[in-house]
Amino acid sequence: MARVITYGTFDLFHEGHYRLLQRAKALGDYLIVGVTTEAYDKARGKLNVVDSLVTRIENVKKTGFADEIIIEETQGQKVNDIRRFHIDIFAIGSDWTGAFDYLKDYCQVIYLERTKNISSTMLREQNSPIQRIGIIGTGRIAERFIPEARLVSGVNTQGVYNPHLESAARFAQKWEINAYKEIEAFYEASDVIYIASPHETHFGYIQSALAHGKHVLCEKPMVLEKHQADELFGYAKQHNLILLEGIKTAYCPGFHKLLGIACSGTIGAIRNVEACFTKLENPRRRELTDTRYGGSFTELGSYVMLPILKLLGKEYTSIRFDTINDENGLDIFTKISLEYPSGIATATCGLGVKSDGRLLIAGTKGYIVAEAPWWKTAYFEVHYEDIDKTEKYSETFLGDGLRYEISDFLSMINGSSNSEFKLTRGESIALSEIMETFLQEKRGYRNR
Ligand code: C2G
Repeated sequence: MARVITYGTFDLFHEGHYRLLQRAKALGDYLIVGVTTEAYDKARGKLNVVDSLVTRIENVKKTGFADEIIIEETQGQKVNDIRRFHIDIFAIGSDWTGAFDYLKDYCQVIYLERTKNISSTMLREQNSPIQRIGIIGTGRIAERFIPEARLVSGVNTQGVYNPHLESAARFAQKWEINAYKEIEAFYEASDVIYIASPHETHFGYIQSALAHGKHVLCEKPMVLEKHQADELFGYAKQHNLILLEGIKTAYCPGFHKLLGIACSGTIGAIRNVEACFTKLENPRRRELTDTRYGGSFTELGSYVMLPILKLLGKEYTSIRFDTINDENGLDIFTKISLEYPSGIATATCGLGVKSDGRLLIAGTKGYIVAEAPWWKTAYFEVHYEDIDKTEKYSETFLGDGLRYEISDFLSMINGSSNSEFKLTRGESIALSEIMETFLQEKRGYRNR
């Protein structure tokens, strides 16, 4: 009896999948189908899967070809499955030709001709047309954004706007996109807008993009005053538009897993959160020369405040900023201390002082620690009184990580998932209020 195995996501189940399973079954007597989990697909960079795992399994089952369905959760599982299930033939579509030759040491490997002119990607695009992204700003983050956006199916980076025409033209040429002189023409040619301009320009650009009926993804800090955040979110909601603050940590799978574990009660009630992120910056850069809006807190504060707001909430009873300023009056190191009814927190950020960048969450039963770069969470540990009980968790973090927020932004636009909980409006508003308090104190200090 020949035993065959094949694997796939089987998203938006189509004829190509059906024919593949039919031929795989015909290769032997018993067919096992491995269906990928959402986490595994995310880890291998397949970000826009529409159907849930349950739906995808149901669809494979309905074909009647699978004698057994298993879940594919990790890379490297195939070898173990082949041994465990005594597989004779591994079959997969011809788009993978060569990729699974390493399995030839364990069984026969057959690449089946892929069915032409049909794919899940194509169906996803038909269901939800490609979103053309227009980018405002041409700085370092915009440079990182484009290669990441190109990995997310369903979006197309199409144009860039910057009132400094030369910068826009240079950027557009490098990335082979269009540069726009007129913002009206730019909006006309874009479906969604990504804002990566200097902090203080965000408010005006978000306002105008929303007024043009565009969904907006805006770099952190989204705005620097609470009333601005209130107004923008209010307008977006009223007009059914998505407005998302791009704090990449909030959307990355590892951070998500960490929050899930922290909130599950395994470390008991959370009493203390400490988050630190420092980055020694070139003193000539905007971050350390823009005396109004530069400095460590506006630059990195969103990252360090994020786990605190997520875990202890927005209702702090007191907040205090301690800063070390440079000769321009810019904060090169800032410590934020917060008190809550049943917990405390400190957030530390630095552009001119280096420290141990870690995230520590202390609870009544144990603690979680993630070392730098915890803001790109790939690994963390859970510790208890009994050191033998330490648990270690890892999660893939691909590239610069912007792909996760772009993918969530897109799913929210298409209505296929609601990722708003990853960074809620309330949390973004709280962040803007904290930015405002900080900047007011800083100005007050300077005016003294
Ligand atoms: N397929 C096909 N014809 C198409 C589309 C897909 O024959 N027009 C095949 C693929 O080659 C694959 C199977 O259908 O063998 C499932 O395809 P996907 O759902 O796209 O899954 P995939 O990403 O190919 O997963 O571990 C996962 C596997 O490596 C493959």
